[in-house]
Amino acid sequence: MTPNFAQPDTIRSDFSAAMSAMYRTEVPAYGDLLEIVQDTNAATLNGPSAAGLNLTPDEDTTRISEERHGAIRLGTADELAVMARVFAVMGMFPVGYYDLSAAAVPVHSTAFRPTTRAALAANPFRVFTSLLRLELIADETLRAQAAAILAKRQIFTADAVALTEKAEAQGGLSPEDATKFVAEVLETFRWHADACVDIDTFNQLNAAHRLIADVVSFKGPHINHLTPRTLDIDAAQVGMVERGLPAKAVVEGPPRRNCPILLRQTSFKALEEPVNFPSTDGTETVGSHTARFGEIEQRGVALTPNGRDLYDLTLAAVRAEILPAGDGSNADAYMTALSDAFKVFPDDWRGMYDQGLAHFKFSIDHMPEVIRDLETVALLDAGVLSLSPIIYEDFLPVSAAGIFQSNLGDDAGQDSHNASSKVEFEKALGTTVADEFALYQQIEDASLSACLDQIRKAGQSA
Ligand code: OOG
Ligand code: NI
Repeated sequence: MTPNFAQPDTIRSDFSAAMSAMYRTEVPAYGDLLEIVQDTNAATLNGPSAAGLNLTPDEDTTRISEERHGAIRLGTADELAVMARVFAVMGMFPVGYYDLSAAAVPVHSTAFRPTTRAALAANPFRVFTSLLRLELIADETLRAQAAAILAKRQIFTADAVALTEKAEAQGGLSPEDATKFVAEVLETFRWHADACVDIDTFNQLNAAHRLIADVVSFKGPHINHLTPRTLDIDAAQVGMVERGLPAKAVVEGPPRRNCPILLRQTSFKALEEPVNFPSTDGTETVGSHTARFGEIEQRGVALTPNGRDLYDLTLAAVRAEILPAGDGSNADAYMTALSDAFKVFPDDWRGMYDQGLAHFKFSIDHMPEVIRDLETVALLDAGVLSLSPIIYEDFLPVSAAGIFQSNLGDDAGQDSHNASSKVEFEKALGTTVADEFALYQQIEDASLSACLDQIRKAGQSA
């Protein structure tokens, strides 16, 4: 008899919802973001541009209102390895490797997310997960001190670990255990206003890098943002400003297009939060830390490796000419330059497919009366097949900074450094990271062959 286990998709959905409820109480502006995103999504789905998005009904639309990504920063290899096992219980697996040292941030990262088409449709919850690279702290004494502090902390509750082991041993969790698991794992992501270092150590860590202080000074890897997905980020940006949320001057990533590509994001700084720092004499010092921020994103089609190269080159060329100023003074000029440069990408789905720039799901629009040809292009031309964009499920955290930097030279050095740190990262993780391009290709290939099979079968029975 197969035991009655909770589906990983269900555990992940429950966890994402629990995280959202917790973050709403921790960061009130997050609730405002959710309302803005809900309104713009409803307006887009009921508006004139909806048809042009070619979203697959239900599969691509039902998930949007629940769709979130979060980010955490871990301190040690052990923490990362256990985190990977915890996420696996929820059907989330490491995809992609991001070296943020290219952007002068001392971490490297992966994204834990579902990987199959069905699981993504059920709930695409993702967590961008970074591992601190202590070896990038130059000061030896400080590095040793940070390592000693991290070695002492336990970021998971005993029950979270026990339930993860139970899930691994049994091959799943009962619904009761799954409910407990969600509550226990949530504790790891909670904000703690009590630091675990004194204020002098915090200041020293901060001076080495703000991010090092953020990881080392606290009991656990508080979730630092939780991002809802909007179908119209420009409208949502206007909504943010109207509500007094200090949105960044420009939306990051590609420009606005009829056929959105990759990922566009905008964010605002969270407020300074009070932190209690313990002292050796038993008293406390109150200080502050800016740990959390708000972010929203719009997701478009996943690009092929060729499409991604074209994206990277195009963005770098624009940024070599003009960089958006923090005060927004040249925001319009930057956006105009970006829109002009991105005309190299056809702004229609078929054009991107024909040039091999983006990934698509196929569906059968109508069965052909006679089957002359099973060539994909001929079937698209005849209106037998139609295209729906495969949504980009990953991240672009260093696309601007990293590419710009690599344009400045020393490509070879950068590459060898990347390769070796990816190996280190996977060693810490205890497994390899999946190649995101291969995952998109698999989804495309499977959808095409399913359509072709159906057409062939119809032809045989006719
Ligand atoms: C990583 C942020 C990466 C995104 O949307 O690109 C990320 C971090 O700040 O910890 O969430
Ligand atoms: Ni983010």
